Amino acid sequence: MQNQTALPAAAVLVLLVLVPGISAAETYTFISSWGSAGTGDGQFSMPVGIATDAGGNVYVADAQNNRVQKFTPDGTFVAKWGSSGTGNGQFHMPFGVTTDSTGNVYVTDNNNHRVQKFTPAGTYVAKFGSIGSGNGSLYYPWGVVVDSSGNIYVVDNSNNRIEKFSPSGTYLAQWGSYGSGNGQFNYPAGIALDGSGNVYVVDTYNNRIQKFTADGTYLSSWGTFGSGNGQFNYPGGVAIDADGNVFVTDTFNNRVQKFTPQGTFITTWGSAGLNPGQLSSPTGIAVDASGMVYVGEYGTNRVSKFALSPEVAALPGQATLPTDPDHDGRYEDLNGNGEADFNDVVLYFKNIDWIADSEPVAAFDFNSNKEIDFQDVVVLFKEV
Ligand SMILES: [Ca+2]
Ligand SMILES: [Ca+2]
Ligand SMILES: [Ca+2]
Repeated sequence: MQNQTALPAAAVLVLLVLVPGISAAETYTFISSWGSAGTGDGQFSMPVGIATDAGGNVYVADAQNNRVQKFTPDGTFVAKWGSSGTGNGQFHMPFGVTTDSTGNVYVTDNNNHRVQKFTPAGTYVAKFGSIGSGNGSLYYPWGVVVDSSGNIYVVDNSNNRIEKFSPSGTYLAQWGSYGSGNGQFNYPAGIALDGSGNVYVVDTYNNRIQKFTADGTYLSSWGTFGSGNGQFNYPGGVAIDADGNVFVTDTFNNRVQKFTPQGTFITTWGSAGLNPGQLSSPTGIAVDASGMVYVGEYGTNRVSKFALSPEVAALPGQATLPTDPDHDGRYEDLNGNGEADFNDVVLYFKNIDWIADSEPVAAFDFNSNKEIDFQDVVVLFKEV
């Protein structure tokens, strides 16, 4: 305490600005995961695409099971539709899935070379596309996304191009060809739009992200092969949050990378493995309106959910940061010894005013009334 008060405020400010590592980097916390290999409800066989709707529901293109599954935000199974075949509502390897502003669901039916549209409940509505390379044809389509006017962008993977369709599925435009130059592609996979309608495409074998205007004019790209920050090892999916930040599944590096809209690296998380918070060949990725990140892992047939970690500070007299042992976003372990224990309750009781002034409320609001109060201490006491 004496050391802190001895430093003039201006000096503290200079330290905060100049000393690397003092300002906390963004980190992401593992929240939950669901799924295992199989054909039952909530099981997967090669989940590839993933999407959310305005209500936070999660849709998964369950490719080898030839179906789409719908879940609540916490992973509770809601519905499924599809079977193997070429009829309306049937699939042959559905890869990409997205929703429009009214909740309709669009699915790229990869080996049937078409896109199908469904209601939010999974009732078949329409389809477009057939195998070929002409305008409006498709050849192993992968990613799909819908803009605010209902226009549909499809990653036409094996034609190495993007095609744009009207809301009714009429061909409008295309761009791209095979290669590694600006605006060319080598095995494009995921696609996403930002709030201004700019188009981001994962150019998988070129290990880069390319950014275009809504009409396909090349704007910029970033990424090279490797495992450093901003490098990729066969990236698969891309998603954009409400602030325009760009999330990429770096599939064979078994991680997610987050970038600014301009492609500047912000943070990364994940490593190869099957434990909570690890990733196994992540491909599909979606970010909902509240910033929750959902990652589909085809290497282990599950979906993992992550959230931006609150910037908690060490409590007075404590050397280590509080932790969230059960990954629910609340930091029961106030003294940072890795577990919720009675000492954490005592620490909360003694520092309740300091916590109210200094910590992110959501991280310590155990009774969910949006404020730090004595009831939070009581709830924590009952938990330990
Ligand atoms: Ca917790
Ligand atoms: Ca503790
Ligand atoms: Ca409270």
